[in-house]
Order: sequence, then structure tokens, then C-alpha cells
Amino acid sequence: MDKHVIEAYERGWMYFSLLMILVFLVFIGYTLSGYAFYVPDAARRIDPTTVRTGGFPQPHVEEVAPGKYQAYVIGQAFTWLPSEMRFKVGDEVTFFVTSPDVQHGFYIHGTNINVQVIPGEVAKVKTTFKRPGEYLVICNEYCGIGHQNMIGRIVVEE
Ligand SMILES: [Cu+2]
Repeated sequence: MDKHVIEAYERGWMYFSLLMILVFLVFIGYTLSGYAFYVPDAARRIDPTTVRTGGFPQPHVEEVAPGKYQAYVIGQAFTWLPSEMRFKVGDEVTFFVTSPDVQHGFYIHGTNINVQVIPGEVAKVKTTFKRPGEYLVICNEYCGIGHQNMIGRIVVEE
């Protein structure tokens, strides 16, 4: 091969490498910006010792607007409170989930809702239930001897 052809080939790969470095820097910046992952802000910090005594709303579901709900959920060893929640298809639900004891995982089977429930933080996640049925709320962070029984229910009706 001609020497100039080889240089062009090498130069091409050098530009490609520089481009990849720039792409990775953009990814790192995106990650650190907090848009890529859940990062709790000060408003979502909570004293876990007060979760059961008024520092967090009693576990319940409330309708804040027609078809819009807020659900306050406590994950504790080894239950979800409330243990059952009922919605209608198309309802937009914002879950606020916290733990008074150890770390749990709030996973709604059959959806992409899967958040860590960390003592001292209130996890916030919003979803719209599009299909009717019974969804299990499964703890997917090992939390102790009764972990496998930590299952709640969400019933979505037509
Ligand atoms: Cu668990």
C-alpha cells in the first residue's frame, strides 16, 4: 500500500477514537447531571425513625385530580402498606415510597416500576396503568428472614 493511504487510514481511526472519547464524556456528563438516574433532592429526605409516627403520611391512596392519584406507601419488614391498592385503567398514579427499617425494593411485576426503597429517602415514581389485572408488588432487595413473603397487590379494573 502507498504510504499516504496508510496515513489516511490511521488518521481516520485517530479521529474515530477522539470522537468516542467525546461521546463517553457526554455520557458521563449526562449521568452526573442526575437526569439518567434517580437522585433524591433535599425534599425527599426523611428521618426514618419518624416514618411510623407522623414524619410520613399514613399509608393511603388519595385522588388529587380526576384520574390522578398519589399513593403513600411504606415498605417494612415484611409487608407493604397499604397491602392492596385499587385503580382503574388509565389512572395516573404517583407513588411515594419509603422505609422505616431496612432497604427494600419496590417492584411492580409486569411493569417497568422498580425503585430502591432506602431508609431516609422517599422514592417517587409515576406510572399510568394501561392494562387491567392484578399486579404483584414484590420486594426485590433482600431484607431479612421474611423477605420472600413481602408481596403486595395492585388491582387495576376496567
Ligand atoms: Cu425484601
